[in-house]
Amino acid sequence: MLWDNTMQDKASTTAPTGLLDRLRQGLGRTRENLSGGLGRVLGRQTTLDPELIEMLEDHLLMADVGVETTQRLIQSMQAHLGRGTGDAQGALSAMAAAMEEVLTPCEVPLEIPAQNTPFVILVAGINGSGKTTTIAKLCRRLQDQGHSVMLAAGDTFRAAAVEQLQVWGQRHNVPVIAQHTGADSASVIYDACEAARARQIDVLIADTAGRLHTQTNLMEELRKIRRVLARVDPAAPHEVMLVLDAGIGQNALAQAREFNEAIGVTGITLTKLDGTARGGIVFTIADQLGIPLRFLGVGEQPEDLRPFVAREFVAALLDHEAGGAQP
Ligand SMILES: Nc1nc2c(ncn2[C@@H]2O[C@H](COP(=O)(O)OP(=O)(O)OP(=O)(O)O)[C@@H](O)[C@H]2O)c(=O)[nH]1
Ligand SMILES: [Mg+2]
Repeated sequence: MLWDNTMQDKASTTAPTGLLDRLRQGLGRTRENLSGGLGRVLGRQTTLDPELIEMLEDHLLMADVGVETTQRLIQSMQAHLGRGTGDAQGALSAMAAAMEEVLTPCEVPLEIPAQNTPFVILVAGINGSGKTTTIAKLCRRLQDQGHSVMLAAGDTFRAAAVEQLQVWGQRHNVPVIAQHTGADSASVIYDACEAARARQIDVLIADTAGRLHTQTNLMEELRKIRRVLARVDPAAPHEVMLVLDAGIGQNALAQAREFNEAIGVTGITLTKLDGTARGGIVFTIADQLGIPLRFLGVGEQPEDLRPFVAREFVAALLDHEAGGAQP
């Protein structure tokens, strides 16, 4: 066996085994690729010669870790290895430590302070990235934590978007403030914020239409939403959450930069990690952006929205026990 159980043990202190298993399963193809690939490479050799390093780089790049971040991981791994044993287990542990080092600064959970009425979360991203589904999962999560929630149907652009949010609202028994398709998104969200304040709702989550950063009129709409929210509460929106589809790999980085420049992103949720082998983008985002990574979407069930915990993520990604590499 290449991988000792210390990674798993460390992770079990942060999440119940069932949830960790779910995360492991959810990381699917990225996990097979990285855990399997790195395990096979390191299992065969004991010295980190240039050929081996090249093979490690290939596996990281294949998982869409990105060139710069791959270099950083390898260098950091070598530094850790200098202090540890030279066998396969030592090498994998060194890689795990390097990975945690990159990810930990972005592990900043979304905290809802008690005094905000309401705490406003504005959700943005490109078409189909998973915004509305993430809102539904987040709604459920916040309710489970005892918060009252209201939704604002700010996607007034796409046909049936309002109905989609209303269905989620009914399912979770939360009010949805909506107007007709084609209405002014900022005015819907403004009304919702006033309504949430009047009803003393803890958290208002505002959906928005999918948009590309190149659509200047739609990016301007997001800025307008920010401005009108600030009229109700100068601190609102308290969270500007960018929802990114992990399946687009390195493009997610460019997207995040553009959205951040346009509207100031305070947190990222990375969705659809379950359907991609390109989950290495998590490392690039953490390494290159310095924006808190709030949640990972690893499936379509409500519990598949996982708060981002660096150690847990690395353990789930590299844990050899659950069916990864065979030397
Ligand atoms: N497997 C998987 N599917 C997801 C995840 N998140 C979202 N989806 C799916 O992705 C599709 C698009 O999700 P939506 O939530 O409608 O995306 P959106 O960003 O609101 O889309 P628009 O409103 O059209 O811009 C749906 O089929 C979701 O079920 C995830 O973490 N894993
Ligand atoms: Mg949507």
